[in-house]
Amino acid sequence: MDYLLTEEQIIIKDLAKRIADEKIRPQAAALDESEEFPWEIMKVLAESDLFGVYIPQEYSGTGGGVMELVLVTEELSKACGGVAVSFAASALGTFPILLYGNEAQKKKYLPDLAKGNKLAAFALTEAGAGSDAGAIQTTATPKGDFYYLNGTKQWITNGGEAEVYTVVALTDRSKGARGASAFIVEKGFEGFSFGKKEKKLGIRASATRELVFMDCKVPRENLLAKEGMGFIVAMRTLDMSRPGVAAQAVGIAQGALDLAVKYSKERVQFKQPISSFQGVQFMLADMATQVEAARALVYSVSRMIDKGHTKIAKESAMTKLFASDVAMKVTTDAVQIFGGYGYMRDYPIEKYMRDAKITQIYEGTNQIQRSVIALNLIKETSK
Ligand code: COS
Repeated sequence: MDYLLTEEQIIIKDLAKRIADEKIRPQAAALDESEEFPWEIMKVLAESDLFGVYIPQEYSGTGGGVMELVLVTEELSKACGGVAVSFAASALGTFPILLYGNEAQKKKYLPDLAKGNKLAAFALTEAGAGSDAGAIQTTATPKGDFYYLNGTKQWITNGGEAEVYTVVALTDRSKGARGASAFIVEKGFEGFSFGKKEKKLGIRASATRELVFMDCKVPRENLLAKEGMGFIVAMRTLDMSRPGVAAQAVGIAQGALDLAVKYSKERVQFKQPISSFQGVQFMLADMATQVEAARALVYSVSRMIDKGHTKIAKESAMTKLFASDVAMKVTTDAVQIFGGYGYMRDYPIEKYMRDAKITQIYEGTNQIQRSVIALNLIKETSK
């Protein structure tokens, strides 16, 4: 389909595709096996200026928006979901600074993130606060020139590898979610350490780790927006980033579909390629249609965001809900087309199915996305 990309967007997409094909795909299985963080690939992405595709030029980015970010994320995801999320999670950690940082904070942090000299991460989730993000327990107590953070964040993508963390903590426990505030915390701040690295079903090249704050000293100037705005910072960040998860899902689904089409033409049974059987053809047709529909939704919403629409919670949730469900369905069907071979680790296809699963879970489960969509729908229609 022709999505009427600009010349610059086509260049960015092609560059990401080339890196995915030449640098990521050949290593995807080994990274999945070793669960090693793909630093070498991160360096290539940094040298190619891809970390800054959504960051304004005045902060050393290349000046695009969410659309450019999803194009890159999709291409990388076609080759490896784990590498792609390591890239995309840096954008997730950067969005709070882009959206709510003051000029000094933007000048201090964005250029290194845009250049890929440093990675970012976003820290909201805790052991007891997943879907219920308002239930966080980590506290930030002001004293003198600092806030002192105490608590543990869980399942933080890029945890341990990132240098810059945007962290949501309570400055007023009595107010619950309305007492939350957001902070920029640097790796190396006193009292900030890392807990265990998780072993995962999929996206195994990515790092998922606990962040531990024990009287972590954060300068007052690292407060984002105002005290009490942390929950809004988090919600608006997720509104911006969910199309990125959806792009991961589209890329993973497309990657699996491409492999399934190729395999169906090579695999001979009953003296003919299995692609000649209508049962397989119908599966491929449905897979291709679903992927294209998901892509169209992701691009439309990304363009809406780049046009300056801010009330996008519903549309953003729709992208992640639809694309991740498509990714799970398409990758499962791709394994089915590969048959017994598809179940074996010698073939690349089962990894796509494992990588797809998390897109239905992180940055809000699809049950939460349905709640967000429904609540907004009801609110809109009762006006
Ligand atoms: N943009 C701006 N403001 C928003 C918002 C959004 N998208 N969503 C909620 N808010 C505001 C509300 O308007 C409300 O403001 P007031 O205090 O002024 O009334 C406040 O935030 C609290 O909203 P709400 O009452 O809806 O919060 P809930 O505790 O019911 O939680 C959900 C809402 C479930 C949507 C939220 O907890 C959520 O998104 N959970 C999933 C979190 C997630 O994605 N976790 C994954 C890990 S992060 S990678």
